[in-house]
Amino acid sequence: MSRPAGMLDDDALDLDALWLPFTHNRLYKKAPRLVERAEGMYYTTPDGRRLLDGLSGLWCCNAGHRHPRIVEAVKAQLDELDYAVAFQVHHPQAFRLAGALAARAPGDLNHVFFAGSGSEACDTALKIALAYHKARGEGGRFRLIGRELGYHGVGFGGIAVGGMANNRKAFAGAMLPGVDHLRHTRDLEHMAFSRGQPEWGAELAEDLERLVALHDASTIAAVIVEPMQGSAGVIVPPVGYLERLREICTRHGILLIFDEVITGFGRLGHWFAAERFGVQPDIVTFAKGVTSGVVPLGGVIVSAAVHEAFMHGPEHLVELFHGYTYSGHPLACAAGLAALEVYEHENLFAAARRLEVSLERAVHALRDEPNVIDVRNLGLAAAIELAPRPGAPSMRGLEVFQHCFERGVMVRYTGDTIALGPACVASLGEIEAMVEAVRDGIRAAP
Ligand code: PXG
Ligand code: PLP
Repeated sequence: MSRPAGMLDDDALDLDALWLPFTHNRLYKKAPRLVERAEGMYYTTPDGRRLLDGLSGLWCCNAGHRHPRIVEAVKAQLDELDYAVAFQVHHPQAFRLAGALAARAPGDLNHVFFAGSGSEACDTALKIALAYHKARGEGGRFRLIGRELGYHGVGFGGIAVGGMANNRKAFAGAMLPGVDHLRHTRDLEHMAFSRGQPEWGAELAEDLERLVALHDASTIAAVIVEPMQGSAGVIVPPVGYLERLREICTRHGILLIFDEVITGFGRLGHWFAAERFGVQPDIVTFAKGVTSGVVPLGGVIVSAAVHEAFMHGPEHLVELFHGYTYSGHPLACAAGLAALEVYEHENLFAAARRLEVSLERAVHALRDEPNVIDVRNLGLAAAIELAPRPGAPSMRGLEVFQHCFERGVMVRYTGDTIALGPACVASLGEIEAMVEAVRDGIRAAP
C-alpha cells in the first residue's frame, strides 16, 4: 500500500486555510488523517479503508453513524422548514422535543432551554443559575464552583469553572470572578483498576464544605460537575460521592448542575446519569447524543422550582436575556426527536447496559500490559492510563492512537490516557476488536 490508512488521496486539496480545533495543526498537516463516509460503527477513509469507530464520533453518535431513521427525519424536515425565528416566534418541532426531553429527564427536571452545543449549554446553565438567585433576591450568590479536571466546553464560563489547565492558561486574565474548584476524584493510590464506581472516595465530596466555609454559602450560586468526568479520561465518581455533593448543596441553598453532555443519552445505559446514580440535580446540560451527532444541538433542563423563579413580573417582559440564533434549530429538533425514538424503539440503553459488562471485562484484561497504571470504566466509557514516557509526556498516548488508526480502529487519547466510548449499537466482537487494537498499540509504544 502506498500510503497509510486515511491519508489524503486528493492532491488538489489545500489544507492551509483550515485551522483545526484541539489539534496539533502543523504535525497533522504533514500526515493528515481524514474520513469521508460513515455508517453504523464504521468510517471509510478517502482511500477506501474501513475504520472501526471506538469513540462514537467524539462521544456523540450513540446510535451509530447515519442511523437511517434519523437521516430520514432530517431530510423530511428540510422539505418543510429550514429555519424558524428563534426569538418571539418558534416552531412545533422544538416544543415536541422539549416535551419529549422533559418526559424522560428524572424527577421534576421539566423545562428545556435549547442551545447549539455543549459549550453553549454550559454557559447557559451557569447564567441561569446566577439569574435564578438574582430573581429570588439573592444576588449576592455570584460564585460558581467547578472541579479540577472538569470539562465544561470552551466558552468563557465553561473554561472558568472547568479544571483542565491547558484550556485555561492562555486565557488566565479572562476567568470569571469568584470561581473556585473542588478537588478532583482521581486517586490512583486508592482506586486504580476499580471496576465501575470506586468504593473509596465518597468523603472527597466534603471538599465542598471547605469551600462553603471559606466563601460562605450566601455567596455561592451553583456547583457544576460532570457526574462522570469524560474529557479528563473517564474519571468515575466514587460510590456515595454524588449523593454527598447533593446533600451539601441542598443544605446550603446551592444549585447542583450535572453536565451530562457526555453522560446523557445512553452512555451510562440510561437517559441521564442522574437516573443511573439516583441523584437529582437542579439543572442538567446536554448535547452530543441528543441527536446522535447528526445535527449540532445542546441545551439545559431545569427543575420546576428553577423555572418558576423566573416566571414573575409583567408578562410582556423577557424573563431571561439569553438565547442563540440557532436555539432549537428545526433540523436539530427533527434529528433529536428521531434519535429519541431510535433509542427507545431499539432498546439501545438496555443494549448499552449489556455491553458495559463486556467492555469492562475486555479493558480490565489490559491490566498487565506494559506501562498500564490504571484502567477505569463505567457504562460505555473506558480509559486505559499509561505511565508517561520520561521526558516525553503524551508521546505514548499519541503512538497508541496512531497505531490503532493504522490498524483500522479510531480511539481517543488525552495525554497518555486512551479512551474508548463505543456506540450502543456495537457488537461484542467490535468491542473486543477495539480493545485488542489498544493492546497491540500499547505493546508497540514501549
Ligand atoms: N461539557 C462536557 C461534559 C463535555 O464533555 C462539553 C461540555 C462541550 O461540548 P461541545 O459540544 O461544545 O464540544 C463537552 C464536550 C474528549 C472530548 O475527547 C470531549 C468533548 C468534546 C470533544 C472531545 O473527551 N466534550
Ligand atoms: N455576533 C453578532 C454580530 C450577532 O449579530 C450575533 C447574533 O445575532 C451573534 C454574534 C451571536 O450569534 P448566535 O446567536 O448564533 O450565537
